[in-house]
Amino acid sequence: MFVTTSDAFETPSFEGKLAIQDNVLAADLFTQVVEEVATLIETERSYLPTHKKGGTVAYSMLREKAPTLVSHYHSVTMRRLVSRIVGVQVEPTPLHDESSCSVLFYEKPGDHINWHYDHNFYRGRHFTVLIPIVNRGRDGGLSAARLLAKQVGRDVEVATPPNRLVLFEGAEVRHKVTPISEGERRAVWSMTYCTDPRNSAFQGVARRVKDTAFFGLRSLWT
Ligand SMILES: O=C(O)CCC(=O)C(=O)O
Ligand SMILES: [Fe+2]
Repeated sequence: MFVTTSDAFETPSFEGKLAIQDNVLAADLFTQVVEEVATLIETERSYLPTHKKGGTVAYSMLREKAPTLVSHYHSVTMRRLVSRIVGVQVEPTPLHDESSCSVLFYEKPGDHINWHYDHNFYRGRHFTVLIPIVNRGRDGGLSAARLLAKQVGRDVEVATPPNRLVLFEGAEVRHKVTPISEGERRAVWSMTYCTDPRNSAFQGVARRVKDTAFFGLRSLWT
């Protein structure tokens, strides 16, 4: 049941380590996802009555409240689609990584994200998949928020209408999201995939150095 329309489109280009594909989820699935995200945001609000600011619904919460999002994140269809676009085999990132599968929401005027890279904690190459779920301006069109990505020194504007897949190598493509305006709303489903989701060699070495130091010191007084 977890289908994308992926068989119906040509593989989009991943030039500049960025790909875009419209209408990525089949209509039925997209409707189901929209409903799940709406419930999720309502639940978040009722947990925190003073909640005013946009934020993130992390993976642990999605695992409790958003079965469609979580199963689709793990689906063979999704893995295969991302692998096909980036040209290397990828898999989902681990459960303990709250960014693996999350929903970002922007609902207060000014909610935005400054220029950044998505940090890669893993040994392999790391890809970010965004699927905007809601993007509503006051006039019924899109919100004022724009995703900008650096491409050979230039800022490229990527519109983020609902159900458009935006896939990029977040550790290499610097990006930002410009602010939404009054009365607007934007919710984005974000997923990460990796060619080798073990810890990076650096983290492994850092951990071993720390352990050696710890046990080394301890050996001085035991
Ligand atoms: O909201 C978006 O379109 C992108 C968000 C983003 O870059 C991030 O959460 O790291
Ligand atoms: Fe990002």
